Amino acid sequence: QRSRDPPKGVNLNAHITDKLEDLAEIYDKVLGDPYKAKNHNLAANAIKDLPFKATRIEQLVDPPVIPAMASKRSTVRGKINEILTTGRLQKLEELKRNDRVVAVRELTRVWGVGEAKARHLFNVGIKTVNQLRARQMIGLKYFDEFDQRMPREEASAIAGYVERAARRACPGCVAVAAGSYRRGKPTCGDLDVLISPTREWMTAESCGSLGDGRGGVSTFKDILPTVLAELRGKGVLTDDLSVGKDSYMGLARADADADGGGGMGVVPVEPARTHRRIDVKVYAPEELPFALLYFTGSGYFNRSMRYWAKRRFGLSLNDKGIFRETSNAASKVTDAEIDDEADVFEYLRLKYVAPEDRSV
Ligand code: DCP
Ligand code: MG
Ligand code: MN
Repeated sequence: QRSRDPPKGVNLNAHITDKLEDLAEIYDKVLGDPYKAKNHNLAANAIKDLPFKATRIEQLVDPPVIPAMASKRSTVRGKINEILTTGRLQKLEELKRNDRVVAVRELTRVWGVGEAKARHLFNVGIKTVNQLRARQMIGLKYFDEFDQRMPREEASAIAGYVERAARRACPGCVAVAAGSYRRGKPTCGDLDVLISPTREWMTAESCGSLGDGRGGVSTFKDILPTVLAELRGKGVLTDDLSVGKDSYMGLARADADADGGGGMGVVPVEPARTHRRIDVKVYAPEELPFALLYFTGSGYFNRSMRYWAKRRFGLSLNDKGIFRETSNAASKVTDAEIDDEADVFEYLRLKYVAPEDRSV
């Protein structure tokens, strides 16, 4: 060892490695993509051990500090070059401001919430500690009620309220109870309702020919808030768990009309007073067959269907369509004329399975 070498363990290149490590941590922990983080960490570790302070990319690529950096197309090499020439790393700055990153970092500050849990919370619409707190409080408040499944008659009654509210908001729309209810189960863990306007309604909307006093809301994005407002007003919805643009999770009660006016000696029928979990989602007409298929389940049935689509055709199936994955992006399959669930089965060369038979 040469005498002017620094003692081992001293990092002369923190100006590079701090940024690389920050970025790797975001990729791995916050976004859950360890594969993307790998080369950034490998490069950072190699650069930390260098006996000199690097100022030009040439010092790091010939020979390369890690094999991947031998290539001019190496993304890590590009990033290090950016740090060396500009002193900044735009991707890192961008990610630090990213909604998902900000939310996951905030949520993991809560005791008991790790990165995986925080990512899941973000995916279901919980982005702040306050939202998480509200949800936990509700979970505790109704702990005993959430243990019970509701009889399908009760699910049907709640679905009826949602359907009437949806029809008022958006005349002619479809409002359908999916999930275990649609599979014909005698009891349901929650109620999953899908709302979708007709194609005609969408066309009229885009032509700006609605809002002429024949009822309904004027644009697609107004449907969910309008339906929710009416259901809250009626006392059907009692608490929100998460409210998104086109997706709602909350609590509902079937005996809403009877509530409050009971008066002396009137004891409400106990089972109907129970708070039930409800999910409401709004989809565009062309997405409805896929959404219906997805939310009818069962989860196991969905997984086997997705597995088939992937293995047999290389296609991926979700609640919005069928997609063909190319090397960098997924593009929606548009060659199929899909009007209902049966068309999806046919497109995938599968025999149609009725909802009641999808509980396997
Ligand atoms: N689903 C899925 N994958 C998930 C979650 C849900 O494929 N990770 C689909 C399949 C489910 C449907 O959404 O059948 C509805 O989800 P629920 O959790 O409401 O499940 P079910 O309605 O089937 O059963 P439960 O009676 O418990 O509500
Ligand atoms: Mg359900
Ligand atoms: Mn559900």
